[in-house]
Amino acid sequence: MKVHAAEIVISAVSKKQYPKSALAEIALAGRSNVGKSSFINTLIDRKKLARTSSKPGRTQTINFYLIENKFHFVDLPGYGYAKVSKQERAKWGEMIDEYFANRKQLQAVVSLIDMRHDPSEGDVQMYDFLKYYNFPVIVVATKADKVAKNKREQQISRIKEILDFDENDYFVVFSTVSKEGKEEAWKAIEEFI
Ligand SMILES: Nc1nc2c(ncn2[C@@H]2O[C@H](COP(=O)(O)OP(=O)(O)O)[C@@H](O)[C@H]2O)c(=O)[nH]1
Ligand SMILES: [Mg+2]
Repeated sequence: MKVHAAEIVISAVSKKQYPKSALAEIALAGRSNVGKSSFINTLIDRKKLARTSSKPGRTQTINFYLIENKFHFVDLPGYGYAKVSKQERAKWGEMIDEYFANRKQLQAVVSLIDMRHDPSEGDVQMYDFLKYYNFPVIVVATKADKVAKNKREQQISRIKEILDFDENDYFVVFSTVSKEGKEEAWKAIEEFI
């Protein structure tokens, strides 16, 4: 998809702030710093509509981006940031539950996993959660440009094995640097919007 119009609608902290719109939503889940915001920016050809950060972010908001007046990307707060308090972690859980439990507009979840490493416990829990509730999942392995070519296949296998990946789900190898996987990611997303 070639995107001409993209805007942030709201950074929500509770469901009353979610957009009152019936448009389809594609949510992005992943640990903090995995590349969720960069993924959105790459797909819509904008350098910084979604704010990116080299430091793991602590802002816990659900950011809704309206794309082509057609659907919303929903950038969920990241998990797995070590330096958060118990209270912040609990808040994260409440926000995520509130979104997944209430959003009929949700059509698919892009689950981003850093391709350089084995999936974290949080990654596995997120994938299990999505499978358990039957949300369609698109797994996106990010930062592919940082994985040596001769390690790729091995790393893809490890990620799939650790996740207990369902081969019926999409699996896209992606990089915001090389733009590898951009078309494939769009193709997968377009199935759901
Ligand atoms: N080399 C490389 N760096 C990336 C890629 N995607 C994201 N990053 C970097 O990883 C950091 C975190 O990205 P960001 O999109 O803010 O992650 P978020 O916290 O999941 O939204 C930033 O410094 C990005 O520039 C990628 O595909 N390749
Ligand atoms: Mg982000």
